[in-house]
Amino acid sequence: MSETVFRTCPLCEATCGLAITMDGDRVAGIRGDDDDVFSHGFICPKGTTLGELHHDPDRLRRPLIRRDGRHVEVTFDEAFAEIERRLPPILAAHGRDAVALYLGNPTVHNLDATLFVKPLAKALGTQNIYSASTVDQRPKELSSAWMFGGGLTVAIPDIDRTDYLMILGANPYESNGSLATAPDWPGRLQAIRARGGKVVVVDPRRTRTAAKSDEHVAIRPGADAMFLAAIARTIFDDDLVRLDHLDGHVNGLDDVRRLLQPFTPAAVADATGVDAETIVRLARELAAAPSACVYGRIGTTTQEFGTLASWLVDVCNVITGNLDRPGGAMFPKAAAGASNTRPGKGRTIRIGRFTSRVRGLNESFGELPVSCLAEEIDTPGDGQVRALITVAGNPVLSTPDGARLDRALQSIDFMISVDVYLNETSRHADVILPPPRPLQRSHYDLGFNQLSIRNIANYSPAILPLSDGQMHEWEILATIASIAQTGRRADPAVVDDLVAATVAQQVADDRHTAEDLLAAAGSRRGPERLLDIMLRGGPYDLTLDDLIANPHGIDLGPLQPRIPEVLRTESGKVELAPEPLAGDVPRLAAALNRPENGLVLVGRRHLRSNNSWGHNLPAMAKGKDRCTLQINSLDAKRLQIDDGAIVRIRSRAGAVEAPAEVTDDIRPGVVSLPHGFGHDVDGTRLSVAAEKPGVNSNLLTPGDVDALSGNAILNGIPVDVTAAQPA
Ligand SMILES: Nc1nc2c(c(=O)[nH]1)N[C@H]1C(S)=C(S)[C@@H](COP(=O)(O)OP(=O)(O)OC[C@H]3O[C@@H](n4cnc5c(=O)[nH]c(N)nc54)[C@H](O)[C@@H]3O)O[C@H]1N2
Ligand SMILES: Nc1nc2c(c(=O)[nH]1)N[C@H]1C(S)=C(S)[C@@H](COP(=O)(O)OP(=O)(O)OC[C@H]3O[C@@H](n4cnc5c(=O)[nH]c(N)nc54)[C@H](O)[C@@H]3O)O[C@H]1N2
Ligand code: SF4
Ligand SMILES: [Mo]
Repeated sequence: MSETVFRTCPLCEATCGLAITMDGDRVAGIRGDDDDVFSHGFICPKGTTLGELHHDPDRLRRPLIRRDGRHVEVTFDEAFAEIERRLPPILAAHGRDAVALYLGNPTVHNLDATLFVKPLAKALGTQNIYSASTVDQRPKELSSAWMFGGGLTVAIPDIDRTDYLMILGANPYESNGSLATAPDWPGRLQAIRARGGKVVVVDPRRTRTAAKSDEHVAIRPGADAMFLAAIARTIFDDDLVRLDHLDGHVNGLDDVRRLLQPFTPAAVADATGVDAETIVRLARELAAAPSACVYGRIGTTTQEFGTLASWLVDVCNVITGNLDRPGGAMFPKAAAGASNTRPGKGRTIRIGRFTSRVRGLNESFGELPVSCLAEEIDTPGDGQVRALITVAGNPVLSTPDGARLDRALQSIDFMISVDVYLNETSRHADVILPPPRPLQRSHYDLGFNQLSIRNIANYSPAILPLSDGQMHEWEILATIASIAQTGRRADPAVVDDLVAATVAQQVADDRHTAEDLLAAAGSRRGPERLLDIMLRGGPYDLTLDDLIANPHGIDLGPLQPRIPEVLRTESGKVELAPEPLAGDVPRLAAALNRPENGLVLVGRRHLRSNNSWGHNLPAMAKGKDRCTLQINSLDAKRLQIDDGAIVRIRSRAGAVEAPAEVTDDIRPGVVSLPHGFGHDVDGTRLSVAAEKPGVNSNLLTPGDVDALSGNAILNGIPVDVTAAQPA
């Protein structure tokens, strides 16, 4: 008997609706859900692989414990007994900070993990909390927090209504978009052009997105902040600033004008590789468009001036009157879990309330930069990290100086991984706890609904039940939390009750008391109870039953203007020149006259990839080798490198070898290697990925950070490239 069920794809930020045909407990087929209120049937090749992922024979079904250097299958009971035996003594002997926690990207695509990593972090009581955010969007969270008052109060490009979109450092044709949740980015970009609008792509590579746009600007890596500063300065100089509806809601306009003084189009031309005329023309186009939006993503955040670039994106949006209006950059109003939809007092967000032990880098939002993780483990002394818990993360491949982290994990006293694969990171774990398979859990995008180009609420129940001996991911996390807190495992239901009480307190307002909310959630437990409480306390008065009754989602409409109600700055205004950002501008000015010397490395993504963990699915891995070094033909000629030849790429951190892909779709002076490869190490269980292992590009990233945010610099890495052997 086959049956079609509907659920949201958990694999990327686009949140497409899937129609999954089940044949008993087998996935027989997956297509786009035509009735999904957001994706209307769109699906990408990755979405169709959810069945392969579900059935992947390499996926861990049972917990593993390392005994005599080998991983052996055990029950959850045995696995937790091992944690009880080994974790509490480390905490007792060395203190709470001796245990580090790393949270990987899939935690935010997973309701269980989203809701239960916080209690785990709290139970651990450690300052050593790390996440993929500091190899990703931390600069945008910080610039948004300082400008608007919340790390998730991010201004999202209103791509469905804009007349002019400038994209920097993003390639949504491959990535399907990020910090701008929208199914079918390609279709929506084409729609801008079809209605007479313009799309400009600023990227050192001529990406698929660039090729399909109206104009491609091949900027030098790391120069986006200077480029945007010159755009903004031109808008000031030409008297094109207009605040319109923002008048009276913006502080610091004159400060910004002053801060931008050094960045004339002529002054930034060399450093950005973009001539002054182009900058002036783009600035005027931006200011003249009926509506316009600047949008920056991973290429602008994972670089030396990531926070300044993120700030200047929004400065351009504000001074052209495009913040918070249709067709500009707008603020979503999520149905559940958003802090900017609850009444709250504005406050100035502080960083550096504590600092990392070895390098002294600032904490932000309670986390330390993940670039510090390896040194915190391998540097002896008081406060050294002696145990690590990873949840849905593969930092050996995903974070800087992977070789050092890999070595550090070999010597760590104790390690737990909550993960679905035995991979490059979890192979070091003493205990690996596998959560259920994707179709065995429910789904709701608590995070991405806060970053979406439309207001949507969509819940998918679990399609398949747990089998004997399996645990929900939230139960796994709650159990580790109880061991960390008390030394002994408690029933996850006990932790769940505590979490529910806390969430109900947080959500309670003049409409509902915490007691009402808990009572209304009835017999629901775990993530479902928490979600129901959050929905009831949310701005649309929804309940989980409402969502269950609407399996294709509820469309809550296009984004609406929200200033000033959305702002949580101390002043209640948009802060255009907050002190931490203003204080970082001299660092940018000092880089204006730095000579260009040698090649620099940037990353890239391919449609059939998913950071480090898509490569074990045959449908994702098929096709030609994608872990190649893209190099411009001029550089290749100069270095006598033929297409297909194996080249050696060396940076301050290390060296790798990969085949050269000679192309003119990359700016001269820039080379590109994708991340997430390097599946050629021992002790993993990734049979498909191992056939095309590629190399780990993070063996080349030294772990330097954007000084303001602590975010890793992953783009613009100085490298030299030599022919390793003839083609
Ligand atoms: N298929 C697929 N989709 C994914 C992922 C995946 O691994 N595979 N990962 C997901 C995740 S976690 C994220 S965060 C998003 C990221 O989504 P995107 O931000 O769209 O990421 P990329 O596709 O890597 O595009 C980044 C672009 O920045 C360019 N770039 C590099 N350095 C610079 C620079 O200094 N300045 C400028 N202007 N450009 C630069 C690169 O050439 C590249 O084209 O994608 C998500 N979606
Ligand atoms: N050089 C370079 N490095 C980069 C980037 C880059 O552009 N260039 N991009 C960075 C970005 S944007 C990101 S987000 C990070 C990602 O970095 P990470 O989050 O550390 O790494 P992922 O590759 O996403 O690994 C995810 C892990 O989660 C596991 N997993 C999958 N689903 C589940 C689940 O439901 N539950 C649990 N418990 N585990 C699960 C997978 O098996 C895998 O081990 O990489 C960063 N690293
Ligand atoms: S675009 Fe993203 S959410 Fe949509 S089907 Fe593809 S992987 Fe899934
Ligand atoms: Mo990411």
